[in-house]
Amino acid sequence: MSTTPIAVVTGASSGIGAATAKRLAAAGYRVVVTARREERLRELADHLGGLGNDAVPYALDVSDRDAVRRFAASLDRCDVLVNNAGGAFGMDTVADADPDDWRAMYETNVLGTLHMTQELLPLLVASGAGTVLVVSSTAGHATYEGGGGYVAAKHGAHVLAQTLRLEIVAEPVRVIEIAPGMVRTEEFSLTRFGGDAERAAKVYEGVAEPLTADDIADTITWAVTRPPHVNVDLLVIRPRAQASNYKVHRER
Ligand code: 8X3
Repeated sequence: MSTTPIAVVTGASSGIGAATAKRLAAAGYRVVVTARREERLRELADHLGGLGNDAVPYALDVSDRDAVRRFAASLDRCDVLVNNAGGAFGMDTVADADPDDWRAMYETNVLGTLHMTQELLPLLVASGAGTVLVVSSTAGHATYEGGGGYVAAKHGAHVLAQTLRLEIVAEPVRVIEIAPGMVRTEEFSLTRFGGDAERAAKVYEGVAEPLTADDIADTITWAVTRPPHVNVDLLVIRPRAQASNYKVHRER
């Protein structure tokens, strides 16, 4: 068995996942980076390798249970699982939303997290000091118009984390939830609006300093590197200009 602690990061091909992989690698973890886009993972692993860090790419769709099972069987150790894969599709009202968007959001944000957590839990327990981290969202804690499907899915991820923490309290595994608010990444809003760059840019218009992927990665790494008995149950993180999901200060 490897003596270096292993951190698995899902959705690591870009944004918060990629930034988290970089930070955890710098903190001394052997990072297993997973996402569907293999080429991007390879680039990230090469980049980290070039910096003298240890990173392993593994192409994986977290919503595919059999693939997740095979992935878990390929590991002989896991100390940290960062469930970051997910995202938003559409911003339609409940009356008008496409059920396929809702289904896709539930599949990745909730069932993907469930699959990974279930399959890696035995290794996390065996590590003697494991961490399951769920990257939820402020959308997991309050709703807003047009948020319906994403908000429902992120509430699901929040409930998964809360319930798991209760259920495994006797195990040497802590459960951390990080709930980011407005984070400007290259893909989140672009994906949400089906590639409409103008609409995506409007989300951040006039906001002095939306959070960056690295701000969240920094917070994740801080939480993960606390001593094992310290459990940051839930941490909500927003830019200073955002006081609630839709109370945002915009400079004109
Ligand atoms: C992203 C935050 O406000 O788009 O998770 O729901 S929001």
